[in-house]
Amino acid sequence: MTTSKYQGAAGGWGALKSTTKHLLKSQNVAKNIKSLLKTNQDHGFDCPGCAWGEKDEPGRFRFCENGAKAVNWEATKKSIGEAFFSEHSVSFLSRQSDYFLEYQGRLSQPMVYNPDTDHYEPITWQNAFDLIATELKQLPSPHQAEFYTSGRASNEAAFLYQLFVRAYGTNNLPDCSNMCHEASGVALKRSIGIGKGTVTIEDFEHADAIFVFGQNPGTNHPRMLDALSSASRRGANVVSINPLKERGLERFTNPQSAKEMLTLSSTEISSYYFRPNLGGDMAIVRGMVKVLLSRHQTAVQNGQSVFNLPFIEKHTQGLDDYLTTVEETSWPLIEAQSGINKQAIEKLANVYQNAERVILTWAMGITQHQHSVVMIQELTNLQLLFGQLGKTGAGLCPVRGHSNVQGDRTMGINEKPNASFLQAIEKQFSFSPPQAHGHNTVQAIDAMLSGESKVFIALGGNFVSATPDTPQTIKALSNCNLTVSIATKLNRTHVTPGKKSIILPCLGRTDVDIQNGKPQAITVEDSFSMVHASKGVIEVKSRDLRSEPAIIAGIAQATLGNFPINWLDIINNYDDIRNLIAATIPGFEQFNQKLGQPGGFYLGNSAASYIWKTDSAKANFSAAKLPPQISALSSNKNQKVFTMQTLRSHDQYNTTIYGFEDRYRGISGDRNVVLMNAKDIKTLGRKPGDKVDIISLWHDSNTRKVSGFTLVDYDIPRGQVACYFPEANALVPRASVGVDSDTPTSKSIAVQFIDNSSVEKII
Ligand SMILES: Nc1nc2c(c(=O)[nH]1)N[C@H]1C(S)=C(S)[C@@H](COP(=O)(O)OP(=O)(O)OC[C@H]3O[C@@H](n4cnc5c(=O)[nH]c(N)nc54)[C@H](O)[C@@H]3O)O[C@H]1N2
Ligand SMILES: Nc1nc2c(c(=O)[nH]1)N[C@H]1C(S)=C(S)[C@@H](COP(=O)(O)OP(=O)(O)OC[C@H]3O[C@@H](n4cnc5c(=O)[nH]c(N)nc54)[C@H](O)[C@@H]3O)O[C@H]1N2
Ligand SMILES: [Mo]
Repeated sequence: MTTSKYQGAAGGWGALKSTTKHLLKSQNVAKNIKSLLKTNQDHGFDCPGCAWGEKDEPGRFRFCENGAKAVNWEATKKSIGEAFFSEHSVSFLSRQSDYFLEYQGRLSQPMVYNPDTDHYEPITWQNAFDLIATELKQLPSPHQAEFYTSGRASNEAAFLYQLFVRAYGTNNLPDCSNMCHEASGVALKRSIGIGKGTVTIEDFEHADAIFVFGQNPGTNHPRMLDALSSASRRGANVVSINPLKERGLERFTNPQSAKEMLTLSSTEISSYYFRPNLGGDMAIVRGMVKVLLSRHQTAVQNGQSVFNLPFIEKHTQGLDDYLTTVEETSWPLIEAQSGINKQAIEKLANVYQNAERVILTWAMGITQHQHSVVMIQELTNLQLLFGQLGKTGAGLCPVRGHSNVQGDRTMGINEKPNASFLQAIEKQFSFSPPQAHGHNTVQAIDAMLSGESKVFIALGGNFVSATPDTPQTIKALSNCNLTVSIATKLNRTHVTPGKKSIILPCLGRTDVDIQNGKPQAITVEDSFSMVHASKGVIEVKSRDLRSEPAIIAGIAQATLGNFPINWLDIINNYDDIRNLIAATIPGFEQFNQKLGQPGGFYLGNSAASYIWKTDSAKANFSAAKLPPQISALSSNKNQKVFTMQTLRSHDQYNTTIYGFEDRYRGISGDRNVVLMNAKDIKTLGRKPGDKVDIISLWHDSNTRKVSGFTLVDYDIPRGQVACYFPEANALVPRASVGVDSDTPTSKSIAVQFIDNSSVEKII
């Protein structure tokens, strides 16, 4: 492993060089360049990378370095089938790294696990569907099956999947969102009546201040840097709140700007950068409001106001309780919890107050904490005080992860469907869908571990590596009678079979999808509630792949026959699936016709139109107190307990590891690392490069431990450490979840370091 400080801006020639390297690595250069040019273009495919949206500007290429990696990774020429699986046993494969497993190439034929030989063997599509149907039909209760979804599934696939699962009889639809932006959905629904962001991409062109909380867009949403750098060039303030100095939030060279590339120039992104405690953001915002409240009180005495009183009066309720809570929150608590002093918070309040139009964005640094729901409600409180909602250039922007994770929820991938959704299903399909809430991701693991759930089916994703408590999750899946994965590439979940196991290889976003002789388009929804079509461009003839809708239809037909629809008919033309969506889901009326609009169509956002779909029919202030404790801080005095966050390197897509270069952080060659402050390393009596074992602390008797991690001297606040996801997931206790979101607290785990040579000796 090597470390060195990365001097460049984010993007620039470094990104271009890396893009080229990955193009070459995929062994499919010419085709992939052709595909890249089709990314996020009309008549092309939606980037399988992140859920950032695009303005409709014809003729512009819209891809970024990491989008290019995602496309290349999927569009590789390499593939694995019968020969590969007969050569390698599942035990052998399960000992290989995540990188090794996916690097083998695209899955190319349906396979079934043979426990006698410990190998996957070929199976026909129909036999696979029949086997799944047999297992599902013999369960005493439909609630004993779990149907996971990852956020790449198209709207069409997701709609058919949830329809099948509900017609089969359960709401057990855990999904990646449970580990991702669940808290954003819950909080926004409570506060403003809709669980989605209120801004559009155009709003970024009008904002005077953009606050970026807990997000690393240089790596995870590189196209967002475009919006941030333009904002910064026109004089808007970009304020970053992140314990790590992420390069993409500091400066950016746009690889698609000839001027910046040729003059080796870059744009400074953040005008202000604040580095809080992990989980300290709620206290920061509370502090900002406290400052602004006292200014407001002074202003009122002079007949003026700081807050937007007409907005508050007309659109909100709960102000008094909230302001009482703000007054009761003490400065010492705010400073201790946020990790930022009062002067800095006053500076933040100034930037906020002086901006006519403000956008707040956030991602996993905010959503993966115990108090994430109230934290996001606090962000909303601030915007409500100033009426920063529903007007141009202002609003709330949870930046989603997977490219269609928002659309999947809209289509009904939700273990807690609301009553009106279920009524619409009942009306359209003439059956009574199950009403009881199903399992979310953590509950699904519990149910499989206890033996209550016996069948696990995954529409994409990598359940074993993405979820917490890895060894327990492995046990949970192994317990099942049947595990089924609909997937593009081999991953750890596939090599963690239940008693029976099936891999069903599917087409990806970049592939041409032909049904009944005609190429089909699918649709997706981005973070800005824009729905648009996506059509693959790469023809795959040599592999025995099916589309996700076709696979779901095959399983459904084998399990339910023609109930409640003729599954095999519906996939002949995806327009027919869209007609069903149009008839069931509000906002999708005339779905097929609206897709003809360039750039797709906007679903709208009730809160942005001042329609508050809350119980009070107003936007609600939340009067939550700061949590009594965030992360491991209270036991941190002797520096022996650290708070760990798990994050993404620049060279991965969730559990898909493209390589070992975390370029902007200057870490190369190893992923089993711990980023730690030099002073903390010294206090532990260690030096950079030392190997350590890590254990996490939780209120149960399980030992959670990872071994042989290398200490890296890193510019990170004292008391905090950072490790990569998914390598550190074994340390995340699955019972450590957010209140009301049940999202694992992957950004706030109490850990201790133990000597590599002995488990007993705590450093
Ligand atoms: N290339 C690439 N793109 C991706 C992904 C990928 O893996 N690779 N994943 C996709 C998915 S599913 C998602 S959800 C998104 C994830 O996008 P991000 O949320 O950007 O992903 P993380 O790496 O988890 O980064 C979390 C950031 O929050 C900071 N942070 C951690 N804890 C705190 C905190 O308590 N407070 C504050 N203020 N900051 C904190 C970390 O230092 C880090 O910069 O990206 C999507 N896009
Ligand atoms: N500790 C820790 N844990 C985390 C996080 C964290 O920050 N820290 N982040 C969480 C977050 S935000 C998320 S979203 C989850 C991600 O959880 P998942 O969505 O379950 O995981 P991915 O790694 O995105 O899934 C990758 C697999 O998806 C399959 N795949 C790729 N493309 C397609 C496709 O088009 N169709 C189908 N059917 N399959 C496809 C491939 O086989 C690939 O191996 O992880 C969560 N886990
Ligand atoms: Mo995510």
